[in-house]
Amino acid sequence: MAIMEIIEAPDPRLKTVSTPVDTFDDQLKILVDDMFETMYDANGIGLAAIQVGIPLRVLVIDLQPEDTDAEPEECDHDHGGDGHSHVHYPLKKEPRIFINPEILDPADEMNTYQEGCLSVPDIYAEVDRPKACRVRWQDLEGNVHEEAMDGLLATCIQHEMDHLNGILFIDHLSRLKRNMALKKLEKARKAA
Ligand code: GNR
Ligand code: NI
Repeated sequence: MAIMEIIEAPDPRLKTVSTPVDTFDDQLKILVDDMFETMYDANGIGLAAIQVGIPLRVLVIDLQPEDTDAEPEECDHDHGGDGHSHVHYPLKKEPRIFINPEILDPADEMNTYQEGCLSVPDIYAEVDRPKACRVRWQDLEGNVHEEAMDGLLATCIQHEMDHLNGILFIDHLSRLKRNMALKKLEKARKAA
């Protein structure tokens, strides 16, 4: 297992249209393992292979919902230095792998989510997307699956599908808002 470096905008590699996977071998399993480790380390809920520089149609998603059946626990990190301790439920691991995913019959009804992206750090903006869709994909063995999705999962898989086609969530914003986001990124990078 290895944590990989996440590519950030405006790196031109993020505009790559990724290539379908045609070999379901151990190397693919290693890539998926490394992508999960990288995603969890970065506190993301999804990751496309191009975000770690691999132009293949591979996605991992884990929405990590709170496990309300488990005992709440004291959290170990400090929320903005406010000195308060916080108690919350542990997160449930629900890792999902999507190889060569396709979006089928997107709903006419739209949904708005405040989106973020590990390749566009610390920038958040509302994006409208179809509220629900069907998704067809392959697993690590190449078997085909199909499932209806809605809620955050539908939003997340559409965000990840965009990465496979070289599109970032900021590309859905007005040119003014996109340029503001890119300027903010550039400024943050210079300050670091
Ligand atoms: O971690 C992430 N959170 C998120 C929130 C709202 C909509 C989409 C996402 S995906 C993002 C991780 C990421 O950049 N995946 O490509
Ligand atoms: Ni993203």
